[in-house]
Amino acid sequence: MKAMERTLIGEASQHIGAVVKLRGWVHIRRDHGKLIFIELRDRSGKLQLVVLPDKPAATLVAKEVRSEFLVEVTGLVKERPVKAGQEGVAPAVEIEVDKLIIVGRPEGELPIDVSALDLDLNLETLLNYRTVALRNDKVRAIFEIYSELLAAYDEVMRAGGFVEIKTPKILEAATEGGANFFKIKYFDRDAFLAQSPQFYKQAGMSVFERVFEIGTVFRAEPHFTTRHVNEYTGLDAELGFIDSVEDVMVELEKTMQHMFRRIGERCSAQLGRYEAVVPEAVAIPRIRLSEALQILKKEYNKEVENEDIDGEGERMICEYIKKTSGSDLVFLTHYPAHLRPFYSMPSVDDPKYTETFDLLFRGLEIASGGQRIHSVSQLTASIEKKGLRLDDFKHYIDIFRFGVPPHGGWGLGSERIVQKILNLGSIKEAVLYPRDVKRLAP
Ligand code: AMO
Repeated sequence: MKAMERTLIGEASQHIGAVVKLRGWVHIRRDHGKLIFIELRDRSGKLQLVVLPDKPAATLVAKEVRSEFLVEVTGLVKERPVKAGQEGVAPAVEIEVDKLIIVGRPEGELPIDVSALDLDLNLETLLNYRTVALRNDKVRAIFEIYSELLAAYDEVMRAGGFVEIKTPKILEAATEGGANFFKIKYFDRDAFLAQSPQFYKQAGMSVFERVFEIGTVFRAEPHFTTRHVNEYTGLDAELGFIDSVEDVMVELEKTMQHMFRRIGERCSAQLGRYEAVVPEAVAIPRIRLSEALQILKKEYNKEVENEDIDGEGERMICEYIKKTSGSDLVFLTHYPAHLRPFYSMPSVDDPKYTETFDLLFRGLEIASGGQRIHSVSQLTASIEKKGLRLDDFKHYIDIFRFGVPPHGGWGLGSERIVQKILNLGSIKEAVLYPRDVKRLAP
């Protein structure tokens, strides 16, 4: 005889009156006199099992199970009286248990109350017990949203004619300048972990016109902050034949709106756990960085250094933009050349500035981008002006020798988007197994 197939909890309501087999985790057990109720959890949801006293074998097993035991259950699907106001919220069926088998069990006490509605753990404990903590609905919701974000990015990129590429992460030279790169031993020489896919996505663009990558980025950040990790996932894109950096911002704006829309449509339960809403699809304002700095001075009496905006300034500008335009996002444009990498296109009217932007979302920079230099002579001059060695960029410069269209692109920090959608205190909550100065495991 063929063994009965497993039914998922989410499908049980299609089998009222039939006997089904379910598998999952015991979320909670509640005893009411001789009756035992077990909330069972699988990947599709939760459901109540009822063990009646006239089933002595099942009752014996039920008395043994505790939270997070793995069980297999066979029983009758029964319609459940739904309380007023709970329609569509509580599952409409329960299982009258016939047979209960323990498939696996935790060793000793669980370090975390997995069933808590609001798991109030400090970040260290949350991350030390990461895999168990993820069994909690609210913690897991972050990564259900994250999964939707990745799918939405893939979807909108493909719809826009972008080809997906994967670029190397072990490099001969550091890409983004600065000091936040990891140097590694590569056989008998040194190598660097990619700080971005910058050079290779430009190379890909020179072939496919439009490319995107969802890939790992390494940054040696020596500080503990709420927005930096040492390994994150970048959502990158590069597009050719642009007229100006505005074309890049238009494409990024479309991309953000698509991602927010899809998450809003498909993740209402997960968003609800955080009382979060995705931004409305309003046009994203663009303001020059210099103008933003004036606003900071005038509205917040805040002085800046080095013509740059810091984290506090970013929060203030977002607050100001929200107040004046209703937008949760803002593009800051025309960063001074000394703040941007050598590959940034200088502004024609004033080469002190560049055709670049940052995108801020609810107080945090989530993307950088811009138009790139595409002529060899301008590129070599820019590399030298930054005091870098031409030799280190030979292969990069070669990309441009055979003709490359005007182009630009962006790098988005995927985890920061989720952090801001859910208003999480730290980016590390939005990284499955984050890496910081101290943390290399789990
Ligand atoms: P940038 O260095 O600004 O630009 O990085 C792009 C975006 O990546 C995210 N990010 C981080 N997220 C988590 N932890 C970090 N340590 C971290 N560092 C950066 C941010 C940031 O906006 N090549 C350019 C992009 C481009 O022009 O296409 C680049 O890497 O959200």
